[in-house]
Amino acid sequence: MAHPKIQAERRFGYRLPRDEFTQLLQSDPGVLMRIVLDHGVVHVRDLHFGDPYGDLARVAREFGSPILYNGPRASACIEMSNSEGTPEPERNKAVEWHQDDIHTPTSASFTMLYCLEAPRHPPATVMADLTRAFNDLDQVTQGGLDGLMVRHDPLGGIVESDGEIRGRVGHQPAEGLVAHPLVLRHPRTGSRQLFALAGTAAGILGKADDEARHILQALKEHAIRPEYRTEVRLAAGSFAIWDNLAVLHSATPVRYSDRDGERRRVLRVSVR
Ligand SMILES: O=C(O)CCC(=O)C(=O)O
Ligand SMILES: [Fe+2]
Repeated sequence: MAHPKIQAERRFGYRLPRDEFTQLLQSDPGVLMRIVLDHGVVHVRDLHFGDPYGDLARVAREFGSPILYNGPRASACIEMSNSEGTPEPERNKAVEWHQDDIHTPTSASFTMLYCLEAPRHPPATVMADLTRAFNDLDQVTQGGLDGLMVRHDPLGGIVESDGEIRGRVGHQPAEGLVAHPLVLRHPRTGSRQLFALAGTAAGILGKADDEARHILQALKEHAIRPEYRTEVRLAAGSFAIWDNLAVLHSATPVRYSDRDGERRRVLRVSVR
């Protein structure tokens, strides 16, 4: 019998009780992955890891191979903070709709956050459901998108929406420019969905720039409509994980401060 948390009907976003998370992680991590795939986003409150870096890395390994970044600890865990000393170009970097590592050939399959410290009013991480957004398009529109490949430029995308903080210079491409299908068949769930239409999306192969921009902008505005969204507000000791292939996400602006009740420190791991 299917686990009760695995549902036939997708409900976007799910708060999984801590004890169930811990138990499934030990006894049946495959079911845990199914729950994440089923709901797109899973939020677990009050985990309070004893060894945050080690414990988060252990969780991550149940979901795939952690992507290594060249942070100060040369670890798969990136520590993000709102410290006052953060230089301007590094601030609010994730305040734009994106999918993690989408400028690389493989993209991240899951991303997870663990909150070490949170402001009194934690900022939201906002998620949008690319599967439902695709299903709600009419068949003619869906058919017209089939086979289109979106070009990604790590130096920056072309599709800007309200409230985003963009315009920073990104990283030089390490692995060459990549293109991803605009309509993806999810490798694990088999569902068709929108994909790779925001963040570093910089054009569509075979389309003039104006037409590509128009298509990407319209689809992105569609995908981030309120009815496709959920949000997670991470408190200290809490954890969130999302299906990065099927979910578009954005951080929201945070005050840069070292004062008590305003600090935010979050660990992030993405896996392939
Ligand atoms: O800080 C957050 O809430 C999200 C961060 C994020 O999306 C990222 O670092 O890629
Ligand atoms: Fe992200």
